[in-house]
Amino acid sequence: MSKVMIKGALNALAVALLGGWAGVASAVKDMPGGPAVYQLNLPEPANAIARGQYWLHDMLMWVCVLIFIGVFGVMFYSMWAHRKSRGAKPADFHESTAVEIAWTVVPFIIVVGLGIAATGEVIAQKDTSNPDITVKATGYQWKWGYDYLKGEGEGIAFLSALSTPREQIEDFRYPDAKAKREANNTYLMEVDNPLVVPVNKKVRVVITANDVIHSFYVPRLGIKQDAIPGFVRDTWFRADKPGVYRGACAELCGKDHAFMPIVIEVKSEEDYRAWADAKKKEMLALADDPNKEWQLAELNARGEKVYASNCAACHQASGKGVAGAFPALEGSKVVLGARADQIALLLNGKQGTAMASFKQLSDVELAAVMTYTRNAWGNKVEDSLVQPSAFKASRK
Ligand code: HEC
Ligand SMILES: [Cu+2]
Repeated sequence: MSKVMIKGALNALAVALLGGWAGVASAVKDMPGGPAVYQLNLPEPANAIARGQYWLHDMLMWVCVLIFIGVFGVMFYSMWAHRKSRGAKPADFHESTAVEIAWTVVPFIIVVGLGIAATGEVIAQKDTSNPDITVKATGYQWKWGYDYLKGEGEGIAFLSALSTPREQIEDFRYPDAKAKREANNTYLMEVDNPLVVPVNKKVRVVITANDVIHSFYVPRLGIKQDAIPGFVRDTWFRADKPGVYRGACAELCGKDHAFMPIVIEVKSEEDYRAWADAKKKEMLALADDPNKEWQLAELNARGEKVYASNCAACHQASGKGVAGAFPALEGSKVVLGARADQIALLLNGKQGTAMASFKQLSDVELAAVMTYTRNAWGNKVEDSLVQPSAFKASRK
C-alpha cells in the first residue's frame, strides 16, 4: 500500500468516526432562540418560571448526587474496611428500632423538603389569573392555530405551520437535501406565522386540540401543557426580553409529530402594536379574497357564524328546520347531494318560496356556510370543503 493510500484510508476513517461530531459542528451554528451547538444543559431560561425550574432541576440533581455519594461511599468503605481477609466479624443483631426509625424519618424529611421546594414553583406555574393577553392555542394534525381572545390584538386568528421546505427534509427525493438542510440553522424549528406577543406582559395560553392529544411546549419560557380534544387547559408566561423562543409539540400525535414546531416572537410594546394593526388589516384583506385556499376548520368556524346570522332563523340552529315551513338541513338531500345544486340554490334561491337568493353574501361567506352545513349536526359529506372560488365561478 502506498503512503498516499494509507493517508487516504486514515482520513476516511477519521471522517467516519468524527463526522457526526466535528463535521456537524463545523456546518451547524447555534439556532437563534433554539439549542446551541454542544449544548448539554437545559436551555437558558428566559423568565422567572423557567429560572425557577432550572434552579429546582439543579438543586434536585445535587441532592441526588450527595445522597448517591453518601450511600455508595458508606457501602464501598464498609466493604473495604470490614472485609473478611482483615478478620472483620459481622455483627448479627436482629431488629434495631433506632435504625428503622432513622431510615424512615431521614428519607421522609428529604422527600418532604423537596416537595416544599417544588410546591411554590408549581403553584406559580398554575396561576393564570389577571393576564394582559389571552391567546387560544389549538393543536391540529400537524400545525397550531392561534386565536387572540382578550387584550390587545383581540380578534386576530391564524394558523401556524412548519415553513421548512420539503426539499430539505426528503433526502430520497431531493439529492441536494442534505446540503440545504445543513445551511438552514432553524431546520424544522421555523413556522410561517409565529405567535407574536409583547414583552413583559402576562400572556395566558388557553390550550386545546382539534383531533388528537398534542402538547404545547416552549422550554425557555417554562411552559408545557397537554392539548386535549374536548378539554381546555391553560398555562401562562411572561417574557423578560424581546426575542424568538422556539418549542415544539411534545406529545406523539401521529405521522408529522416532528413537524409542528412552536415559534414565539416577543416584541416591544410598540412593535407588538404595529404587528397587531398590520395583522388585522391583513386578515380583513384575506377575508375578502375569494381566491384564498381555505382550510376546513377555518371555513367551518366562519360558516357557523354565517349560518347563525343568515339561516338559523328559518332552518334553526339545530338544522332541524320547522315542520311544514322550513325543511331540515340535517339529512337534507340538497345538502348531502351534488355541490352544484346547493351552490345554485344559495345563489339564486327558489322562486315562490321563502328560500331567497343569498347572492349578497360574499363568496367566502357562502362557501363557509355551505361547508358548515355539509359538516354540521349529523351531516357527513365526502370531500365537504367548498372553496369560495366555486361560488365565484357560478355567479352569473
Ligand atoms: C326566510 C327563511 C329561510 C332562510 C333565512 C333560509 N332558508 Fe333555506 N329554505 C327555506 C325554505 C322555505 C326552503 C324550502 C324551499 C323549497 O320549497 O324547496 C329552503 C331550502 C333550503 C335548502 C334545501 C333543503 C332541502 O332539503 O330541499 C337548503 C340547502 C337551504 N335552504 C339552505 C339555506 C342556507 C344555507 C341558508 C342561509 C344562508 C338558508 N337556507 C336560509 C327558507 C329559508
Ligand atoms: Cu402534535
